[in-house]
Amino acid sequence: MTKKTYTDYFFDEPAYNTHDGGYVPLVEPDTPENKLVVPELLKPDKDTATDTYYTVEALAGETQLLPGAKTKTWGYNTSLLGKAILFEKGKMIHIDLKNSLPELTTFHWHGLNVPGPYVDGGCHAPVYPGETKHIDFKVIQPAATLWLHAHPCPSTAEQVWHGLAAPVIVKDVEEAKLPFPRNYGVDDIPVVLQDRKFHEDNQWDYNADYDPDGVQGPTAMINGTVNSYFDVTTQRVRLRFLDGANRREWRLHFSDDLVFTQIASDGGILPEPVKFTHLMLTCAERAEVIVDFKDYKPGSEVTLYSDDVPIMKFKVHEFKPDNVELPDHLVDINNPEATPDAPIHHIVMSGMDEEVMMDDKKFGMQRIDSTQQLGNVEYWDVTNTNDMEGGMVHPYHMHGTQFLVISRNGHEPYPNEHGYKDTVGVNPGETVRLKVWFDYAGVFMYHCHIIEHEDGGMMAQLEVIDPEHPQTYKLMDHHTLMKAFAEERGIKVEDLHLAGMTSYEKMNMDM
Ligand SMILES: [Cu+2]
Repeated sequence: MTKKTYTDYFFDEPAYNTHDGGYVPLVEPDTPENKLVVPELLKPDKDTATDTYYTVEALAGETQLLPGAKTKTWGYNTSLLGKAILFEKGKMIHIDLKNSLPELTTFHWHGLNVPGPYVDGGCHAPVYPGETKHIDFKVIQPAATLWLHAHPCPSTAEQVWHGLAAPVIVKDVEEAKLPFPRNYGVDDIPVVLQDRKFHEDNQWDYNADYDPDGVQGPTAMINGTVNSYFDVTTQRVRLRFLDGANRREWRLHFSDDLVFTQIASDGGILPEPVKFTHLMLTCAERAEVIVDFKDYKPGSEVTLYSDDVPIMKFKVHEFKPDNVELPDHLVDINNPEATPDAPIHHIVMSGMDEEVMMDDKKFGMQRIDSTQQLGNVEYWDVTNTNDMEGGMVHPYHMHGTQFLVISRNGHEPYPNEHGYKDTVGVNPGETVRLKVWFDYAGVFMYHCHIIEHEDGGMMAQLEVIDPEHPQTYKLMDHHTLMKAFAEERGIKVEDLHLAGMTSYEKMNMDM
């Protein structure tokens, strides 16, 4: 294992969200502590050696988050967030996508290499209320922590805020050989990091909290648990962190500056484990870490902080010694040569608030902004033109691929960016070079993952073209989706207000 222990967050401090005018600091709750909810594993409808069948149902419910009234929430197969969905590499997956919500939604598989735009579940794949759609795909990528979330532009942010986000875990034989904790719920847990503001009667109010730079709340919510603690019953615990917040960056560290080891990034296991005391995640990023509690006695507590606010406690109980050393090398990463003479893509993320754009345009659902040939390996240079003074980190995400981060302004990427990623935080004034290839043809979106920025138009799409099998796609448009939203809400389309719309209106741009 790398001997060095890193003690900084790497990102540019002047660009941290804490410097935003609209920053909402986290506040330690004064409500009683709650045992961390570990999402149940979704039970397959049927499972064979080669095929797994699931029903994923988006539904509205109520969740006891604070003492007193329950909070109205949305979730997948449960009232908030979702049951965790397990895929095994090599298997065919068959999923019924059932929408029991009062309005249309889509089911986006964030980080999954599947054909676009319908299986991928972006804005072109709406499932209307009461409908069930069916998708099939083969899992062809390595073990990783991915996630499922809603993506119906321009209402992605509000639906995710309502709770539509579920962990997805891919398993494979390579991962199974490594000495990692993997007893789900005991020493291997998803940790979905979110924040909310509770209004009257413990309810959320998206419109009241709206901020075009991303909605925030003062209360940390981990796996849908406020003021949470986890019972540590093994020496080593594997945490699958997911920044599932609309806007918040998490700067994580433990009490006593306890060292933890990152073993996986967004798209799978890192080539080498990396030791840290501090870790920053931007929206939609994942990091799997192993925390070793060997120096703690039963009865002691370790606290996880974001900046200087405690967000989760680990209560240490008796455990058996488990002094397993991780190997220096974990997995081989496929790093294909870039296709000679292939074009270099130049992508510019600009603006803040309502002014956000991608390549000087706001998202057009029927416009193809870029193309890449299936089988090609191409460089994508992604630039954030914000100023360091007052600018922000924009987390850049691409659908349908796991890419490699090649450089940041010509320098080495961060030490935990040597594995597969689908989301990368780009600092103001920085150009991040990515090496990108696709396993399937289709139309795929790429965007900032501050969710209000994508709804506000900081988004574009590419077509991955297979010259041997040219295809045409039926692409959605904003008007059709907004007409449907208005009908579902029983109002005229002129009276419909969805968060992202204001960003187009203020810039006098058509959706
Ligand atoms: Cu952004």
